[in-house]
Amino acid sequence: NNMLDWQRTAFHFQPKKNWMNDPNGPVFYNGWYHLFYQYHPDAPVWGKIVWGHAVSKDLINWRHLPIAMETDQWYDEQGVWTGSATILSDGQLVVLYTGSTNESVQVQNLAYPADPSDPLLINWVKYPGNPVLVPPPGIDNKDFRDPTTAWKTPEGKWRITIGSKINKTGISLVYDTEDFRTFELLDGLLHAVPGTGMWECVDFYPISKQGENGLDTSVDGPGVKHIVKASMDDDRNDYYAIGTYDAYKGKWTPDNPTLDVGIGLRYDYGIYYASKTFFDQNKQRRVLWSWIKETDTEASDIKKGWASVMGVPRTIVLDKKTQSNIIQWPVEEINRLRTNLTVFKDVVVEAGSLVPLNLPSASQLDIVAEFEVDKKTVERLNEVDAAYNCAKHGGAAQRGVDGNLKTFFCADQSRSSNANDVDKSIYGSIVPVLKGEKLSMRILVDHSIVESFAQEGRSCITSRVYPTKAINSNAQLFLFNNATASKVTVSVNVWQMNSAHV
Ligand code: DQQ
Repeated sequence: NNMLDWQRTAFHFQPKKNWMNDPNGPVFYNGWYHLFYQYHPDAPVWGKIVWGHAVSKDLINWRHLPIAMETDQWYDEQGVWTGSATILSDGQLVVLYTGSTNESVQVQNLAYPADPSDPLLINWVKYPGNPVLVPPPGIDNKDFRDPTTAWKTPEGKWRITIGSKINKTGISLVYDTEDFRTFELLDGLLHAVPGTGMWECVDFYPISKQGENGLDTSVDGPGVKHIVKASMDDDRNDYYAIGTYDAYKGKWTPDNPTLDVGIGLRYDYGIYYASKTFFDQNKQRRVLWSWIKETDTEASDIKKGWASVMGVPRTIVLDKKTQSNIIQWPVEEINRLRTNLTVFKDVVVEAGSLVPLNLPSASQLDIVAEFEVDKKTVERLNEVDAAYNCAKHGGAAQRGVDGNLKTFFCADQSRSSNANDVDKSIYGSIVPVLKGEKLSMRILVDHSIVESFAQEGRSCITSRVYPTKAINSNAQLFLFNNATASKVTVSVNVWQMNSAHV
């Protein structure tokens, strides 16, 4: 057994060994959730990528299946890269993925199940006429990848978008097709944002203005907003924006140009990249998958024999209160792993104090906490530092000036490990705490992964931690208050989490 095995996950998806990156072609088909993923079967580092494959009944417990697609054709010899699945009107499933050719040109290829009646979809056929798309004039051979799930046009055709760039402008090209074999490039772009660089893994989907349910990717109309998400190759973060889609022009416009794709909101303010959503027709919800990379060294990954995990799948809905951001929340199935609830009610945490919660272990937890700042302090808020920012002012261990009109939500890794070869940055962002709301947080702790959600999913931070001592039953949970004067009252529910079966 490997000394570093404690870093492996209990309820986050990961392969048995070696390297994984982007989620691919997530879909619910014939009673099973399918997850494909970028996989390097030969080493715990990125290389010649194939499609790994696993299935689940509940998005939590997984069964590993054989590799779905290998690098066995000239048009994907250097890699079977990221792609998406579409369920056609007659229930047929098709996949479009990017192949890196024998000459490292990025092309799009079509694949489908060899036996559509096999619910496990073990064997895949690559269309003999591949590639179905090559880089169009004006687009570099290495800037044309990651086709989306297709959606219906008003004319009844299928439409996809593919990320690219022209000079430093990130763009998304649009194609229409009737059969997934021949495609027509639209004149205009879905969207473009100057200065943002290459857009990887573009995602495009509708969200309901009123409803709590998710929508099939083809749904459009007055009750709907559209999200564009792109993974910014330059800064390795997933940015999204809310806007309006004009189906006739194939063009999307952001509601707020100052919060455009790549310059505004992020899905997550920690480690979270190359994400992809799918519509789960089983539970009428839109579910988000994402790659969480390692933040230790490549040498450590080689020692461990594996690298990267998937985030816990999250449902996505519009934030009905703000109308200007989405809400992300772990799928409800994760709650089935909860066990041994401990309740802490109205714990007063005085300024400058630390309260140990004395749990049997803190390596597999679901923590739900609510914080209330002393009323008198809130009344004094106008006079104090309204611009405190944990990420800029020394992290959570720093005693800052009391109070802030804006609420910062942070993950401070600066004291998370004695190792000096791991990333210890402080991640953070502003999170709106609206009138009548308390500051609330949910934190999923799974060994080396910490996924945090503020204000019921208004803002999220995922981080990796590699402590040298606080591992397994030596890990503990504390409340602390580094304010100089105001006390905080905290209520916390903590569940130990069982391990999923993978
Ligand atoms: N990963 C894939 C590409 C994609 C990138 C290659 C994003 O298709 O653009 O492994 O992480």
